[in-house]
Amino acid sequence: MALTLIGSLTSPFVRKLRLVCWGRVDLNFEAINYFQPEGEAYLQKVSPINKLPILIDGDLKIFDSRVIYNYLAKQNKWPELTIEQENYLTAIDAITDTCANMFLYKKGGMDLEGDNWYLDRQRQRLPSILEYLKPLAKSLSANKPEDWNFMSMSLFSFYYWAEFRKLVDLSPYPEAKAFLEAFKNKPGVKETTLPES
Ligand SMILES: N[C@@H](CCC(=O)N[C@@H](CS)C(=O)NCC(=O)O)C(=O)O
Repeated sequence: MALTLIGSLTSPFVRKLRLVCWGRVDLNFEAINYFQPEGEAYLQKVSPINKLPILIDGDLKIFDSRVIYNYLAKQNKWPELTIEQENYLTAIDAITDTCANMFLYKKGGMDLEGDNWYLDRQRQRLPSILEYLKPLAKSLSANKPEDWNFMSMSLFSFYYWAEFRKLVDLSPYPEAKAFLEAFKNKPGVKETTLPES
């Protein structure tokens, strides 16, 4: 029976799973929009965590992108990620979380420019993680098939979405821009690109 992935067309946490499944896992993708009342009500009903993505395999529901990846990797006998790759994934997930929270705070009407210790901590995290990711972005080659993996898919999904939502300015990070350009023709990238509206 095909697996179902509940997600949205814009979430980077969802896109990286769609990319890793592209052409190799039979996935039924259900897109919802929780910015709309019906999507919001549906997400609340389907998950106690109220976040996307959710993977459904028969009676089983899995609620977090990394746990979903680990489940799929085990099922499909994908090579284990190294500790170095896991660390990069943690950094990518952390910066994505921070940006997603800032985006939602702003959408909810909060002032993100104000003097606030919590927001300072969020803001400090962005340049330090972007710096940390520099050597990774530089080292990945689109000509090496093994370099297109869950970690690089996560990096691609984050950079692309962060620019799309204007959450980070990547112009001081030429290696990030070069990475996006080099990997833009990988399988599934065009098909999972973010809708304009
Ligand atoms: N740790 C979670 C984070 C998922 C997440 O934050 N998803 C966002 C979409 S990008 C979401 O559903 N946010 C809804 C909310 O925070 O209310 C994962 O890796 O799946």
